[in-house]
Amino acid sequence: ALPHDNIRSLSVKHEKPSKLKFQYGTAGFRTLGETLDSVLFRVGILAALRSKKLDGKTIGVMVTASHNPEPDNGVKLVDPRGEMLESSWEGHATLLANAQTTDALLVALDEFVKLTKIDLSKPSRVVFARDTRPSGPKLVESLVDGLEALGAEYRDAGVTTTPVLHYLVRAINTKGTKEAYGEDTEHGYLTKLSDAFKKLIGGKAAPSPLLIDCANGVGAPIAVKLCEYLGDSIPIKLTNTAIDTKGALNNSCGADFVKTSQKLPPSLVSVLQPGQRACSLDGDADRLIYYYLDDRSQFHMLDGDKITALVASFIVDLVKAAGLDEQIKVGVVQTAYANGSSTKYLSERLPVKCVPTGVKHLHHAAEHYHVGVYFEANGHGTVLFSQTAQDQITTHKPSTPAQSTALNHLTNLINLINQTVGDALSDMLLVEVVLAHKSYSGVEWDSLYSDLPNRLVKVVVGDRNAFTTADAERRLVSPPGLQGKIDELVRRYDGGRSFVRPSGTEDVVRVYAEAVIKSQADELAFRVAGLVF
Ligand code: 16G
Ligand code: ZN
Repeated sequence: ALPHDNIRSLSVKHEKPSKLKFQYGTAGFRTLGETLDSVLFRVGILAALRSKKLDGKTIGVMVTASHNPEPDNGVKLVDPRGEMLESSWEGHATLLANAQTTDALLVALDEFVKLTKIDLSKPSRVVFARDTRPSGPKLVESLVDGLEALGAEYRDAGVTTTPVLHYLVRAINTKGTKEAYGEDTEHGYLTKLSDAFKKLIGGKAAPSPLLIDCANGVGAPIAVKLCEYLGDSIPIKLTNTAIDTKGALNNSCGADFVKTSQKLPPSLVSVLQPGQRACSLDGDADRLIYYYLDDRSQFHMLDGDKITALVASFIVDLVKAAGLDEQIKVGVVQTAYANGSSTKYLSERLPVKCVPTGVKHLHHAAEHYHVGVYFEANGHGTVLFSQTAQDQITTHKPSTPAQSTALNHLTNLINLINQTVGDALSDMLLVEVVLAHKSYSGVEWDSLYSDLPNRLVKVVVGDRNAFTTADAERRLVSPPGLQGKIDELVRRYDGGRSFVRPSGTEDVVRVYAEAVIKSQADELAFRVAGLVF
């Protein structure tokens, strides 16, 4: 049975605030950091139980609120292969977090253990990390109390990025197997990425300096270390690295700021030179947005869709050059937010699938291809190489030197890319590799296709649950009749497209619109928002 006395004596130190309701959403639990104490304690218990359920495999816990404002915080669980928590457990997490008292929690835990048939005699192992938020240290203490309540073995990976934590989980669980992912330390991660990068870039001219906006978050210290490992293989300049300045995190900087406002962070205005490439990470370094200024100092954004276009064509070309185009099919996964021009460009070249928002949907769909490339427009994404593809790449006997080179590049790409989850630093190195191989500057990359002007607005409604969608969120099912009205409006705009979906992370409904002319995209978005309101 569960150690009730132990759980009780620790749980009373982490009482649930009476009025709050918590929900394990697309990004785990996420809300104001100072309200999360009881949630972290219970997540500690849940992580320990998840590990027991999976026969003592190591589970990850990441404490972060990503691109959200500094006072927010959050927590999410990572499954043994470095992937998001299996969705059937999200409901369990929500239930446990909302048990009002310690007694109610114990009852809920007993029921849960019975229902999910957890063998409590199994060991439990957990590795956790946090980002740089000021509320982090206390929340980690609450988490540790939860782990100790169940007697779990745990490892504190300290202050690091979300992708590093995902990497560690996968590395720990595959140690000593034929699927070994790398040494299970930050050093192992940095070595794996930088070694692969150097091999891929070898012989190519050193690219011009890249400016990285670290969002004043945890990406900064990891990027500093990565630069040491990269040595002079690529000139990098870091900015927005002020992790100790109160209020600086994600404030007018970072990937979400750039993508949403479609402009340069003010702090870069006097720093970025026309023609120079730059990119922004988000607060936990799992999203990446590139941009540059043209010679008229006009801002151009290269978002997740542009990264897909760049990377997918590069991989398709390599697979072909390796003589594996019959055996390895490359495909792309997008969401409804993908710019219409990107979907058109990609669909003319390879299979493209559209899925609902949220990494778990994209990741899952990408697993159906031999090589699956997925990026959300917001810059979160990666490339998945299936076991079939990896086996083909390692066993294929090249018949020409060109095939042999292409196979080497593919092998190194597999090591360069963090396949557990989107990873801004790994993705950044990937982009730099492709740009170097193609001798592209931002201008040539940008000209693969031209983005349709677009506009995203949020609408506060009485009940966002009244909005349900179908067709990968591209059409509304309810409220009844609304989709018909949207269709009617969209028809009046040249190149018009618009959709409405409830947010999974905020209590709002989001409206997206695009059209051939910017003012029309704006107008369409606001008129659709008017229908929703
Ligand atoms: C979360 C998702 C992200 C998605 C965003 C949409 C993960 C790890 N993160 O941040 O992929 O783009 O939610 O937010 O799945 P929304 O539902 O509020 O529009
Ligand atoms: Zn993030």
